[in-house]
Amino acid sequence: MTQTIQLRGSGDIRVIGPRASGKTTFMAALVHWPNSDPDNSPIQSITPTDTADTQRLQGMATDILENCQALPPTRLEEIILYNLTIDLKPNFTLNPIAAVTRKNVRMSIAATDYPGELFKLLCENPKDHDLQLYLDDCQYATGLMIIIDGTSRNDQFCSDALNALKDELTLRFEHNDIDTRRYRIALVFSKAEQTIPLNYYRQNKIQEFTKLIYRETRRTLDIWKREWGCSVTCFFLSAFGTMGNPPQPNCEVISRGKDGTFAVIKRPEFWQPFGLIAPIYWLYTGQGNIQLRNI
Ligand SMILES: Nc1nc2c(ncn2[C@@H]2O[C@H](COP(=O)(O)OP(=O)(O)OP(=O)(O)O)[C@@H](O)[C@H]2O)c(=O)[nH]1
Ligand SMILES: [Mg+2]
Repeated sequence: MTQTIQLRGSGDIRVIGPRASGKTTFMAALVHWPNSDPDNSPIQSITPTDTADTQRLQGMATDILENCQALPPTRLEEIILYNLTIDLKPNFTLNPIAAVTRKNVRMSIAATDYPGELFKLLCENPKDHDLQLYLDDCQYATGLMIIIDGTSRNDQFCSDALNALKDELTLRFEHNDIDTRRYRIALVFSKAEQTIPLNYYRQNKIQEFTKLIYRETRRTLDIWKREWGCSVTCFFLSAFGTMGNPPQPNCEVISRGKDGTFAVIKRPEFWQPFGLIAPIYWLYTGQGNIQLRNI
């Protein structure tokens, strides 16, 4: 049996973003990962830890990804903390030592899924009690995974929310004397199987995409990066993925508008998400990996 070594880094992540941006679906897709170990995948397995929260998430994953059901919004009372381990196969670009010694490398992930409602409160009522607790919690994470619907057009709203988030976290980091340079922020555009983000994803042009669609948000994060000396990177993600050739979105759109796209999976048997692992690997290690962007 192949032995496993722990990858250096930390996987304590907070998943945040506007309402219905796909945060819970992303987490559900991760725990639903098929452990089929295809030869061409750098992933050996994803194993959810056996906790009540993770089991609940697995139930949701079955509803969304096998039974084509729509997911209800996350409520403040049901914030999910979930734990899982991701084992990567011996691979030179991911970990040269593991590749030479033929060992899998393991990432242990703890992620918290917050309701999008909190993102709105950042703009409207930053002193809200629930929001303050959430901000306290964010300061102790390795970093943030900010998920924005790649088909939505809410640049100013997201920029304002992130600006408020930066100011609130700055107060906490200064007060508790935490080093801001170690913090990592992944800006992730979800639902990237939809036409416009898919085009940019396929041409590997995420900078151009953010400049075109989320210019102010990008600028706010650039300022954040400069002020804190922290790292910021952008990613595309699709929890439903595409099917066929040329690739078609594997989902049935229920509604579409400025706030984004509501959809359910169309053909569960062809489920092939993309971009799930790359942001996690980057948040964990601080290193990008082109191979992981496509799985
Ligand atoms: N097209 C498409 N739709 C998606 C994808 N992921 C999620 N959705 C849809 O987006 C909507 C919202 O998904 P959720 O995962 O509940 O979003 P959320 O960010 O957790 O929302 P809140 O809990 O309200 O903050 C649902 O209709 C999902 O089916 C995706 O990869 N592609
Ligand atoms: Mg949710």
